[in-house]
Amino acid sequence: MKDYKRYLITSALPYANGPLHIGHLAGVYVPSDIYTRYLRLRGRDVIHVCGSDEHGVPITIKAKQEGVTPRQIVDRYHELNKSSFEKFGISFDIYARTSSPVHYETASEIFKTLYDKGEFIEKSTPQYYDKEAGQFLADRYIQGTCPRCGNENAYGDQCENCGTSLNATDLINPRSALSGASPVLKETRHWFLPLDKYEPFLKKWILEEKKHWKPNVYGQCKSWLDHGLQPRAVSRDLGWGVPLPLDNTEGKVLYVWFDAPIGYISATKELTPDWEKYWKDKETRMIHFIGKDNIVFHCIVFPSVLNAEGTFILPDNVPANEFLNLENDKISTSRNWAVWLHEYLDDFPGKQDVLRYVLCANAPETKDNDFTWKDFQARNNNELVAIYGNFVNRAIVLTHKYFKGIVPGKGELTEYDREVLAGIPGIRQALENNLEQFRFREALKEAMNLARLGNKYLADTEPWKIFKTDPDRVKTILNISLQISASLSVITMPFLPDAAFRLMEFLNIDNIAWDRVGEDDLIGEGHEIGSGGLLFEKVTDEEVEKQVAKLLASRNNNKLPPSALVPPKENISYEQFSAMDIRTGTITGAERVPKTKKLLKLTIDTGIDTRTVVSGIAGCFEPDAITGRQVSVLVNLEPRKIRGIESQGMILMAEDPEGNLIFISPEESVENGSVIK
Ligand code: B3M
Ligand code: ZN
Repeated sequence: MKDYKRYLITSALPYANGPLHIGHLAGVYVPSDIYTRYLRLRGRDVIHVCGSDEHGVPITIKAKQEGVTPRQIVDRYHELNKSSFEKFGISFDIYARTSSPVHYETASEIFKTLYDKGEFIEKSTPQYYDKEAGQFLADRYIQGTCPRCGNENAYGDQCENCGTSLNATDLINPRSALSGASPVLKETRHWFLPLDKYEPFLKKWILEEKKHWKPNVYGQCKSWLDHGLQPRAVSRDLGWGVPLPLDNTEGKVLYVWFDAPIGYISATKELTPDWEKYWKDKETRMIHFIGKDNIVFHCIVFPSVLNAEGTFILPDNVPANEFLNLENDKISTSRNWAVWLHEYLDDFPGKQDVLRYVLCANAPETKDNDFTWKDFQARNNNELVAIYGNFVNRAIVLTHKYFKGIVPGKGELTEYDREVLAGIPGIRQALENNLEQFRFREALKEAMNLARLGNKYLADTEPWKIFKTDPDRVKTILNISLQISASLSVITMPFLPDAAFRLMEFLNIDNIAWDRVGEDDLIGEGHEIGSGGLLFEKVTDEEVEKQVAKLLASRNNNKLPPSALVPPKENISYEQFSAMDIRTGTITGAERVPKTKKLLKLTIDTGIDTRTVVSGIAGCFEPDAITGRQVSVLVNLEPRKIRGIESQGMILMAEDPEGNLIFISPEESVENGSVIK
């Protein structure tokens, strides 16, 4: 392990505009907590900071929806989220808030320093303005089509589909999220961070020096830098946020993505008067844990601010994760398609480690991954219960049964005993290597390999069969099994802290230093172990069926806020409507259009003829999966060339506010060419 003097671990500050769900845990907080606990166990000087992100349009939108003040929203969700994290054992050293006075001071100071250094470009530019609402439309108040990927529900600051960070004026067909109206442009004065000017610094720092970053992170940064950076406004016309610390700037606040990462600094300040050693000493290693939609802000914008300020260190690594899906569908707050942490804690009391385990075992480290309740049940029952729990339970129960709970001494070791003991340091080493490279799934597998090793050892040696004939041999076997159990309590601590603590209680032992894992005298002969218990319990079919039913019910009840919908169009005449010739047809062939992300070339049997339609649905459907489907086709749309292919019509699709596409198909199969009217 390359050594650093100290570690500063940051976890993305969740917006205090709603409860946390499993996607948050899987993407950011389970990995960051595992990593921090690991460093602590190894005796490193480490702090882990996090807190609520209490500014920005997500908060004001939520407040408006509920008819309460932003302050009421952040107070409510700060407490809820803080307590969910605690109950899941996410061991922050501080969970701060960006509405705290220390944060206001810190963010204002850093802005002022950059301002005094002449870093910002001050200019008046036209910004979108909603005349009905009488308000400028910052960030999420404006929606439109993403110029990069075509997602029609991109926000004014970011497209959540492709991760691109945007300026509101980049959006195609912009609309106000407040009224649905088309906004007008109105001049307003703002302060811009000249990212273009920082390009040479960023190119050297990232492209040359950060080749060890995860490929998804490095790749996204490279693509940004290859496209060329633009100055970005760091102020907003909003009534909620850190007021701009300049004269004559009433009604203007810092852009949330300017102040939020500074929240890491203010959290450290609140944690310790000695905060500067974590932020200003080159021997500190700073690591940002985030989700992939936050990459540009943590790898490009924030480092540019820190570098321009001049006295702070930069992150050494930013191990961003991809997204977690739920039962084959994107997690969505607006559609209530989520497993909420506070609800899980109510439904599965005492089972916080099970969720930590499943989310780590299936973490979206290199690609988006799927959480299913079936997998949750299988991993609990077949891995935690059947391997880890079963092994330690047998070791403890047999020690009570044969030796009244007193650890027996070892006799002569067989070759197999030695082999088993010798396997442990290798497992520990492999686990360390994986953790140090942020490969948490693999690291967890290694921890479970130790439980597997113990389980197999007991199954192979069968002490219950030989106690009558060879009690001395059983002494050795149980001694070794208890040593393995003690090692397990250490090695699983970063991943399953609650279970590991309970195991220590079962064994009646205190903390063992990480480096001692694998030693054969972690528990001495004659030590009295505790009475034991069950480390994990089975999850029943009934329990998971209930969860699935709950999800499906929320899907059915789900009503969208009107602001999420595309505004209605103007009336048309009946003639205009009946001029459209819409028919049922069947997709008989589908292939991707080369060099495009969204386009499929479809062959359609329309009943009238067989024709080609180019359709922008490749983001949602695999070609093979849709061949044979009956669909609705607008057949008299004037043909047009798309990427050199003549498209002869259009498939009708429903698009939900999140950009998911659903076929409009007849409920029962009908003859192709049937008229839809
Ligand atoms: N609140 C975005 C998010 O929750 C934002 C992170 C801030 S980290 C400084 O995804
Ligand atoms: Zn996009």
